[in-house]
Amino acid sequence: MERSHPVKSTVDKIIDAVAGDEKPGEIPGVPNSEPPSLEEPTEPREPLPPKPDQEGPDTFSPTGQPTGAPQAQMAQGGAHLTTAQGLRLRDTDHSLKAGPRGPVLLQDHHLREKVMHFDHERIPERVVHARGAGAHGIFRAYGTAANVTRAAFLAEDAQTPVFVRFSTVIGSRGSADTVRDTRGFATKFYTSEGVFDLVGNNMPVFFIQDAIKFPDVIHAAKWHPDREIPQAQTAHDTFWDFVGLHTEATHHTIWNMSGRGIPRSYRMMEGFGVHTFRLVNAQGETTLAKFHWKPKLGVHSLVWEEAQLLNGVDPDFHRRDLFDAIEAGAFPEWELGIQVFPDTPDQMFEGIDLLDSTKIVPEELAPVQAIGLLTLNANTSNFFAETEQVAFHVGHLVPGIDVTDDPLLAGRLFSYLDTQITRLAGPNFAQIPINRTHAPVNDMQRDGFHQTAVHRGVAPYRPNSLDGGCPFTAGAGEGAFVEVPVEVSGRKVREAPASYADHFSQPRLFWLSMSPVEREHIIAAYTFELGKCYEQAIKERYLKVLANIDPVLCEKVAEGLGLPVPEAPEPLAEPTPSPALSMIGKTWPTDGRLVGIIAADGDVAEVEAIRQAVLEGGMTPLIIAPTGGMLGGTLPVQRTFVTARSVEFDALLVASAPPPGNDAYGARDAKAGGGTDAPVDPRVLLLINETYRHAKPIGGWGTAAQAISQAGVPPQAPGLAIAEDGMTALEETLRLLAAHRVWDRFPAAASLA
Ligand code: HDE
Repeated sequence: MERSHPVKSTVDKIIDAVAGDEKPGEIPGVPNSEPPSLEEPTEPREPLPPKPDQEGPDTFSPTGQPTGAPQAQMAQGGAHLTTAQGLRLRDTDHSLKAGPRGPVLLQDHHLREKVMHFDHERIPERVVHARGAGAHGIFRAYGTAANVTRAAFLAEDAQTPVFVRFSTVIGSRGSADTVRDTRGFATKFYTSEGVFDLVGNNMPVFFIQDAIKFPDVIHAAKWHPDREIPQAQTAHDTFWDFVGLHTEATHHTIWNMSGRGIPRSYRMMEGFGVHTFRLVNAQGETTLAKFHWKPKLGVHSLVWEEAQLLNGVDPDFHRRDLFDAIEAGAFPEWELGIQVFPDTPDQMFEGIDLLDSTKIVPEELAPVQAIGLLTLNANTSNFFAETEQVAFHVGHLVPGIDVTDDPLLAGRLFSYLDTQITRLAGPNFAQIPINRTHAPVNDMQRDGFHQTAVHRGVAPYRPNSLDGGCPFTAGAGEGAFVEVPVEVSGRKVREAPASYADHFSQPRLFWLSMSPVEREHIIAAYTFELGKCYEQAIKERYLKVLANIDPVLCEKVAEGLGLPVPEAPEPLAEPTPSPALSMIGKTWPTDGRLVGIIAADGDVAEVEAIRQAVLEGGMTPLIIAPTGGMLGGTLPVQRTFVTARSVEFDALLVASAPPPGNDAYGARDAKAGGGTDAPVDPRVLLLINETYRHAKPIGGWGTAAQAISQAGVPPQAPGLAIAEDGMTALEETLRLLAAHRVWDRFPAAASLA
């Protein structure tokens, strides 16, 4: 697929902005649509509108009919506090008592209602993918899929509202964002033919080939059941115990150990439908297909130390990144693409079993063809109502897209409805506003907990004559979903096909497709994760698995674990590498990136110009100064030496080498250590040093060179943009940022080249 983008390069944007073409945005993150007053407000007024970046679900009835009502009608209304019944209240701070010190009276209906509701505010979190973040958007179809599918939302120029939820898999709802894990990438398309859900991940393969193993892999990956630790990570014995014994997990595991397991941002991940689907066109012809999402911003990862620091410094890093980017107008975009394969009876392509979800089809064998563009352009206005209550289901299909016999998919077709019964308390979850279809519903389902439709008629059954025979079934020509009449036959067995036994050729393909520095990251990840296991047998067993992927990988990890290298297995497969799997080596737009600017009082005029230029380039500049307030009385400070940590920024600009601040001593701020004697504030040196270590660009002018060298950064290190003036340093820094990281700052070992 075309990786280039219509988005202007950052440097071009700055040039345009300087020429007066573009308006700068604001620093995102403001909590509400109006700043608060210092004193508590006392004048009654209607609820504030949402922030301009926020939207709610479109207003459709529980039966899929447009109501035309404004979204505000689903929110709270009126200036006065009421009960759930709309009764106005005079006081909500005191229970009703017999005298100020007296016992509380049972007749306090307001106390009862308030506490009753609070007691039930929580619902069960998702059994997997509990932690997530969502956004609204629009999908525009190119029409290029019309020859293979009759799906209306893929017809040329069709525009479909969407809701996307990104997630981690194994952590609890309150766990940190930047853990090493697979990410969910689930999209709900509100099409004219009903809801279509593409419930995918940021990795194209899965740990298991058959859904019956799903409880096993998840029990192994989640915390140990006796102590419920560790949270949201696979660096523990039960995970490696399972994947060492169950080697069909090897492929997904190596993806997790690569940078794909620690994405820089939800905006910078690919998405994959994983399974093969069956597409049907208007003529009834079928094709097999795999879905891909390709981010316009490229696919980028964090480095492991940075990810670990972030988990403490900003556990909401990925959520914040998504919300702030959308608020700043840097709308993330992905192209939807498909790989298409002939629908042959064996459902194989170039020797690859299309029903085996532990296998990919390299893009070089079957190119990804772009079929539409997704733009996320609005944040949610209520996390619970939208992101928590959204219910995806792989069985939410539309005419033109059907399922295949992938046994992993079959289990999912059962699971996604079933799980909502507990999570959303009953069978009517499709009526929750975020789940409402935009197509009319006449399903003959009635009643159940939380029924919000008010059905009419007396005959919710078929055939009937009392309701005039309604509802009527539709023919294919009237938009009905008709299953593809595929031949099926077979003996009833609990077995897998022979092709499913190949567990190593594709993990090896992945390894061989990586650049040397990506291989370093993979070695480090296996060494870290296995190094955190307690049991030697589990580590030794996994080294044998690694020997099946690659001898160098195995040897380096064994070295790190201090264990003998196991004997090499039979000759290894020699697959052709797939360059499309590597994340590095190109340049991409830098929209929505965070640029930290270290400044002090004397630098204001030049820093203001730089700050404007960064804003105009579609990024967010955050001024880091010794204390809060206004720098030089005019420039707002976003971070202080106390609150700033390098991991928050994609690049650092150093305008100054400020001397130690008044609070730069270890008892007040441990980051300062004992360094009050140094000429530069030690927190600034730490910022620079970490930015350097995490392979991020560093720009500087003025006295910056002094601070950079005191931070231990060699003057000739790659990725430094030291210039005479700020604008030149900025331009060079942004050129470096377009490649995401300065990977050649820390070259890989020669043995990996
Ligand atoms: Fe899921 N998965 N899954 N999964 N999955 C759920 O559904 C399940 C699998 C994926 O943001 C659950 O509503 C089984 C593959 C995403 O709300 C549950 C199997 C892929 C999300 C469930 C799989 C996914 C889920 C938990 C093995 C990538 C989050 C709560 C056959 C293609 C959706 C819920 C969201 C969520 C079951 C494997 C993606 C329990 C049985 C493969 C993105 O139904």
